[in-house]
Amino acid sequence: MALRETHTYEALVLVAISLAVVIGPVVKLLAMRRALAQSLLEGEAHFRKLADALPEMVWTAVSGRGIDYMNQRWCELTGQPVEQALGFGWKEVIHPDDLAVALQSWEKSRQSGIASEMEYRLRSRDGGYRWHLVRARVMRDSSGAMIKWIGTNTDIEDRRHTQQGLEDQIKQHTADLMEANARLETEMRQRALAQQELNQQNERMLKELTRRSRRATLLAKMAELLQSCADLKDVFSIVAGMAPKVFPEFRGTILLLNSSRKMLEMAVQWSDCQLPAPVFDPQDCWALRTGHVHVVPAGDLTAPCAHTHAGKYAYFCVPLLSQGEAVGILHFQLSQPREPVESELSFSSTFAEQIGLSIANIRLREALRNQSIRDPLTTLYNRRYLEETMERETRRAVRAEHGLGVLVLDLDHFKTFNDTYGHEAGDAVLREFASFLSRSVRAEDIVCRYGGEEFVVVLPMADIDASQARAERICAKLRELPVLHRGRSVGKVTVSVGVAVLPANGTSPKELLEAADAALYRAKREGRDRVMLVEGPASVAVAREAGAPGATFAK
Ligand code: GH3
Ligand code: MG
Ligand code: MG
Repeated sequence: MALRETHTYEALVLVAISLAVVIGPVVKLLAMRRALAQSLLEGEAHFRKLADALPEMVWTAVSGRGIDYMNQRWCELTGQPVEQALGFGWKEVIHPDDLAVALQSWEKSRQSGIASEMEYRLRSRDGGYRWHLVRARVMRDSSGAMIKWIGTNTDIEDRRHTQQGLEDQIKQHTADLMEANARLETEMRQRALAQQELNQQNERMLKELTRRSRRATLLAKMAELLQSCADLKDVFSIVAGMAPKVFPEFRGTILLLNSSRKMLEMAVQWSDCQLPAPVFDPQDCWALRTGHVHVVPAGDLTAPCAHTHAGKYAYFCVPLLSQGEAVGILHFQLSQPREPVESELSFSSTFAEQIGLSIANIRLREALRNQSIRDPLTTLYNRRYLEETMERETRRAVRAEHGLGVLVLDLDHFKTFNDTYGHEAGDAVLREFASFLSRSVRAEDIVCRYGGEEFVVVLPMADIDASQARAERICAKLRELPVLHRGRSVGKVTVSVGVAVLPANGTSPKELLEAADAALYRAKREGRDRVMLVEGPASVAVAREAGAPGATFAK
């Protein structure tokens, strides 16, 4: 029994020992766990205490479950109770426009485990929205495994306002600067354009001035040349030469009124100026009708000039004035599809003035010369001209060994005629006889009024027979000529003629005129109305012989 008791005791001790061995650590473990849980709870409480003391919103989130903690600041600022914000309840207070971006960012951070930072708007207690900067970081345990996320929301509304204000200011300044820049650029562009335009204008002006100066020089040169022209032929030759240089883009021509002023005739043309005909009616030209420059633009049918083709380009006419009277026109045709410009029109008027002046000059000189060499009553050459011409003609005849006849004619009993019918009728007879005499000789013969009722005809190349025949014909024809004064017949007029020839009766004007005069004297003496050669049949024979081919001339 005792043994049995001993065994039982031992067994109990063994059990007690075994229990002590097994239960001891378990109890210890349980105590440790309790202590750990206690410390965790204390840590959590400490964390929350800390978090609630912070001015920012603080939260923690667990992947997949959303927010599991939020400090009181959340409710204070958003008005949403924290319990409602947990999980994904916070989505209600985020601005609808920012929600998608916020969720996207959260999802990205959750997957990558990388800290995130973003800005979005949260509704405030007053219902408005304020911007927040949201920062989230991942929390890991000692093995590096992700435990949860911890984040803060910081109100940045005021900062953003300031920043926005600054940004707006910067934007405004930038916009102002850009505008100012654009304005400057526009101004500079405009200035550059204006400068370019100015340069082009200067260039054009310079060209125009050079052209004008060249024209003026040419015109001065032309004026100088025109001053030295002896006749209209010279004038036209100079104009035809200068016009293409002065007006290189114009074809041209000069049309002159004839002496009766009933016809307009082409006097000269240059640069192949084509007209439908060489002669026109003065009424065909509007410049002549109006007395002003007349411009006809290409294709204009308002007042075209009939003296020109209606060409495809413009043309214009400038009246040519000589001593204030229109003497013709200067006609220009453009050779390019454009209208004549003002400066060209005014220059062409100056050009026409020069020509008009020159024509006036030539005509005045011709008139002056005519006055000095022509007899005003009969318009025949006068004695002075005869003396000049006879000098030349006798020398030429001697040199060429040609004959030359001289007729001296004197009207018979002219004093009686004057006395009977009056001086005026006498003048009319003198004019009529002068005209008759001119018609009775060749163009190359020279007819002069020697003085009073005495006339001289020089017959170049004529021998004694030709001279005598010419004188006889004059006498005979005059006898048949009815002489009228104021429509009334004033009887007959006869003439006596003395004939002398070169070289038989002399080789100088003086000798010839004296010989012919002596013959005339004899004709008068023998009864008038007749022709007398130089005295004596022998003399006639000598003259005939001397005038024959191969005769010797007295030099
Ligand atoms: P003869 O046959 O001898 O020549 O006689 P004549 O009468 O013609 O000659 P005389 O020399 O005696 O007279 C010339 C006259 O001519 C005198 C003058 O009145 C006239 N006479 C001269 N010049 C002019 C003139 O310009 N006009 C007019 N009407 N008569 C003139
Ligand atoms: Mg007489
Ligand atoms: Mg006489």
